[in-house]
Amino acid sequence: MPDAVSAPVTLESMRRRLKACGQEHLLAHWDSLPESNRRALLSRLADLPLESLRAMLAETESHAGAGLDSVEPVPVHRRDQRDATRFRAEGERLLREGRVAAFTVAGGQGTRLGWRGPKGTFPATVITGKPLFRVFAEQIRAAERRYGRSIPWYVMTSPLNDAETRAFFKDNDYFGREAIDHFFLPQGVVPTLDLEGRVLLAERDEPAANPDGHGGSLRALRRSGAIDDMLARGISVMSYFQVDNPLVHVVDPLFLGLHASAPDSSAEMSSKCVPKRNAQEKVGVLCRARGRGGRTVTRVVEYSDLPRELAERRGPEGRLVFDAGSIAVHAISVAFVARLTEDLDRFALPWHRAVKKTPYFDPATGRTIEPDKPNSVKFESFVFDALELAERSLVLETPRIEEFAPIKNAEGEDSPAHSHELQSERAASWLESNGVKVPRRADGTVDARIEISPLTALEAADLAGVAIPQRVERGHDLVL
Ligand code: UD2
Repeated sequence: MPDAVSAPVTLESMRRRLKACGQEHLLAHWDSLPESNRRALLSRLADLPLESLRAMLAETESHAGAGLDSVEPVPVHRRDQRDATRFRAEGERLLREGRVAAFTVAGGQGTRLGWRGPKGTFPATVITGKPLFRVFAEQIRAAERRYGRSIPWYVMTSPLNDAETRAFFKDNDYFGREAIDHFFLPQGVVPTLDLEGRVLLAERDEPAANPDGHGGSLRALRRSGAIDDMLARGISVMSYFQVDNPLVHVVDPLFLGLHASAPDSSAEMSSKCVPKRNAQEKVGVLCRARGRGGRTVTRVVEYSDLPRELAERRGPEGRLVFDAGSIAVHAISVAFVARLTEDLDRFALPWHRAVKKTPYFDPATGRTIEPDKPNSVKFESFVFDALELAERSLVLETPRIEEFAPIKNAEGEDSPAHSHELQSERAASWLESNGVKVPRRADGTVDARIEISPLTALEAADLAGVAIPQRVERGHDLVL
């Protein structure tokens, strides 16, 4: 969020500032406010980037869908490509040398899921109901054991869930990992507007604000000192992933090795994709297109910005032309983020906007109103917009069932129930590749619930060294 103008704040100076920006309504209830609320309101208003709001709104209109006249499919690497073994060995070397950090963005509000706490505390696994944070922590522990080095974990929170997130880790003894290998960094917030561009009030003395999107992570990494911490620890690459995907491979040697030794030289920011399930699936699409500077770059076009004609276009064999669905997993070089954020005043990712329902304080009635239809504009920046700023970038296509079962909605697609099915499917495929007989229904789906702890296996091949049954009973639960 742009820095606010700093001048001595008096009621009169604030009134003038608000008037100049068309935000006078924020003081309309001043006379009815008790003294302590008055002081709080004035100081909070002073922190708002009031002068920038109009330009931010205009920016969201100008760039949605820009450059799409030049869009092309992105070339992808595959896990079974000829030199995959070499890349994997390179990634393993990075892990053995302690040059890899995990980075989770967990600052979102999780409104669609309807979970009250931080999303990482949501019980995600099929049978034991492990919270998402534990799933990731156990993967990191298993990888630390395997490679003999610590993998520091950076977790981006937001001011709305930071304290609760830290407490959750502490209460769980950091899931058996060293406390010192955790770094929590709250992201920034931006004012939430009504549909006319006026800042909403959350309370009588508090303007409404929302987290500034996962694009805020780059700024937060710098501001919090996380980048310096990484540099001091000798970390060269972060493995970036979202908090909502229990099947994510938290550190993937092949992906990290490919990123670090891309054909010409190491990439600055790389991405993973899966073939889209269908044209309508709500994932961004990785593609090549003209970027903001006019250069052809790798980009993610968010699903809501992809015109239907492009989303549905098919090639001669019937496959979607733009089917590189982003699973929001990136390898990001520390040097890249250090370079981008060296001067924070000059670094900005573009603003996007989402129209959402936001409860607000109504000064006229003195009550909080729960709107029944979308009433607000939320600004967000997206980390994948940094792809355009990378000198080199590559994309690895990966099998969907191996790595993608996000939990986003309370019901239907991307719900906990849907994710559970996919988690059992992956576990079944790992067992089957090790010769275990798994019961399947007529439609091919697994007729059992199966959960494999990351501490037991990080990938199918690890099951070779584990005592596993020869068969799974129909309708039964199996935890390994
Ligand atoms: C995201 C991608 C989409 C696709 C999909 C894959 C965006 C805009 N879209 O869709 O293209 O790749 O994921 O699953 O990212 N977050 C923060 N701070 C914020 C906002 C979000 O940390 O201010 C985190 C949030 O906790 C979550 C992730 O970012 O881990 C995704 O956020 P989302 O739910 O807004 O994105 P979604 O699922 O629509």
